[in-house]
Amino acid sequence: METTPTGQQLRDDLLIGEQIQSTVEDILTTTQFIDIHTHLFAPELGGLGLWGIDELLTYHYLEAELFRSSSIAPERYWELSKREQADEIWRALFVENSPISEATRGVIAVLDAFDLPTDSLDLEEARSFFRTRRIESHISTVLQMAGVSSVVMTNDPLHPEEQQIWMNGLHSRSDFLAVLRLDRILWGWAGHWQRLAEQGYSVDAEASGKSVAEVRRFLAEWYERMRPVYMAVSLTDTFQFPEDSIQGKILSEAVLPSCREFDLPLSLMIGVRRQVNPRIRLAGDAVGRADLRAVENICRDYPENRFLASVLSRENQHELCVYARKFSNLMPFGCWWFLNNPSIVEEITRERIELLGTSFIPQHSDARVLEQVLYKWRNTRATLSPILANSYSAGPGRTWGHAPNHPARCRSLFRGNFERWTNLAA
Ligand code: HDL
Ligand code: ZN
Repeated sequence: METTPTGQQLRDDLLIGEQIQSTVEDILTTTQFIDIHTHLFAPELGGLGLWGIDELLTYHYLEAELFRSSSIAPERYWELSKREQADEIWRALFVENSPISEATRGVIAVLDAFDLPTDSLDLEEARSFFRTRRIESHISTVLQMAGVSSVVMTNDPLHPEEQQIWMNGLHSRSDFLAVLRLDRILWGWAGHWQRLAEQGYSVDAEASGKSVAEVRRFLAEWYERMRPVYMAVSLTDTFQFPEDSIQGKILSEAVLPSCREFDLPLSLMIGVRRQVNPRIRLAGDAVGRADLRAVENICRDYPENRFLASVLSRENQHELCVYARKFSNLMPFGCWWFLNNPSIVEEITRERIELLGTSFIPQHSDARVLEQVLYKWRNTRATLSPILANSYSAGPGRTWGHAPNHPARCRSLFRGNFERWTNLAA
């Protein structure tokens, strides 16, 4: 029984206690989220888009877990077909062991969402279900079930297959937004400058001479081709800025000016330690604590640029919040990769709300396989709902409540902040 707090008589229309919890739940349920970083692809990008049970099971998060629960050697696993790999993972992680990790629970949640059996000894029923799906309508169904209005892709202009599709003239469906991913021209310059040269850009191994101007031309031409909502790069835990290096030079002299020219944010995803175990391929990356003075320097020295930032180390999260209080051109986002687990999402989100209010973007899915958005966003809503309700709640015995429209402002966390940062709302 809700008792009106003592002291100042609250206005009748103020929300308090359980009213706030139910209001927040309604808002999270009814708000269509923008998924600001994924590895999903619009169907117009053909086979690049992954979906269905075999892709769900061979997700690199599950491959890492397979090698802990099976005697199969990675080298032997990589020789198997996709179907055989999925069978091996289903047997090892779901039949012979309990699927209670975040990634295995995710697959169970997807099967459950489509009323498929979650305890079969094989994958035949799931496979025959997904064979009946047509990708265009399946995408719409999955995004609608996940409560996601649009997903932001990761588009690599130097990926041979993707590059060709874009150069042939691509118009992706409007619920898939493009991003210009810069890894290969920033930290991958040594291995990719020739690809730029092959496309007719006068660049060289040292990024000397006309190289910077030519990278600007490359970015301008791909901006026109892709119309990205931001540019992005994943950076290791050793990222330094400024830095007397090819990466430092291209970042400061080409990428940042280009972002200003096209009024685009730059997304910095910092903290990966690449290929600590190459034998397990995509699953072989790890995490390291970064020196976020690089973020301090780039935000301070480039006040006209807007930055999205996600850091991979749990130990870097609090620093990122503090830097966001210092620099209004810095927008923290997501609980990335090894952080996207409810126990850590809760910790990160609470400290962000306590330090930043609603001026951050709590989550992205990082989905690589279409149906993953179903569980990644279900988990986000379930984890964030009590945290947000508690943040709005006056708490027992306190004499203040919120105007009915206040909790609705938390929608900015999942839409408005990103729309404003990327001029999508304009
Ligand atoms: O660099 C990135 O965008 C990361 O998200 C990697 O793709 C990573 O392999 C991943 O999928 N994390 O969830
Ligand atoms: Zn990613």
